Amino acid sequence: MNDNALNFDLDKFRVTDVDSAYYIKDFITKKEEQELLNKIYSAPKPKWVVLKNRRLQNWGGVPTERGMLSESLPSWLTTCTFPKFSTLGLFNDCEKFKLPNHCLINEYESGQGIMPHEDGPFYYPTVVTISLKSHTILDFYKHLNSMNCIMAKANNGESKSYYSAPEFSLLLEPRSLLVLKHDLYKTYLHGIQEVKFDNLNEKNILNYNLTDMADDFETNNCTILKRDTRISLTYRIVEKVVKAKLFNVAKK
Ligand SMILES: O=C(O)CCC(=O)C(=O)O
Repeated sequence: MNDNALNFDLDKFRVTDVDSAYYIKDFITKKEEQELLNKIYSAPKPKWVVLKNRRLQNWGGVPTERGMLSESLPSWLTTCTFPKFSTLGLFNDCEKFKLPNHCLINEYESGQGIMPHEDGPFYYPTVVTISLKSHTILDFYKHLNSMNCIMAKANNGESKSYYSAPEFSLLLEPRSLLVLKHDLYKTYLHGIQEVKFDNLNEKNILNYNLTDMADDFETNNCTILKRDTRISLTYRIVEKVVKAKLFNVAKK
């Protein structure tokens, strides 16, 4: 998508029925997607943090309560994305920074996901995510309460609460951009189920009309999508930053 197509008009990408969610399919081209993948997969091995159900790369610094020791984002993460973020004015309402200073890259193999969670207090509440390689379904849950949780006994006999079903979901296609702002960011938890296939009929997906599947879905009674390995790039603003102290090393 070129910048003219974006036309400064974020509103035409708004997901109906939810406040503050926007979805732009084909936000980047296939060539840009491939260039990003090449860079991500040529990062040195220690750059990957391996977790139980995904692995990730952290760019821009590590946010902590005391602030983030900020490092510039590498140009390959910004060249094809920042001009478009600016055209859309995605971060214009943040007083301190007009563009993200942090990017988290997650890699999920088919069958991997992320538990429902909030993004936490370190980030400005406008978060944008670009998906590469595969689709996924992002599920949104209200905070646990008696209506949306089921209790189960864990192996050790303790009672644990689990979410029953998401309130709604969004289909994220490869090369798309998702923008989440304010209320949505705070009122809901978001997560990705650990499945290899998504049965779209089982979900309350609110952004069909904005996706490539808009026409197909009307004609198919049961649409099942197979997940492949997916990479997500989540760009955020960390407002509290600390500058690295530079020490002059005297020459002998
Ligand atoms: O991969 C995604 O789209 C979601 C990532 C996410 O929720 C996070 O990094 O907090």
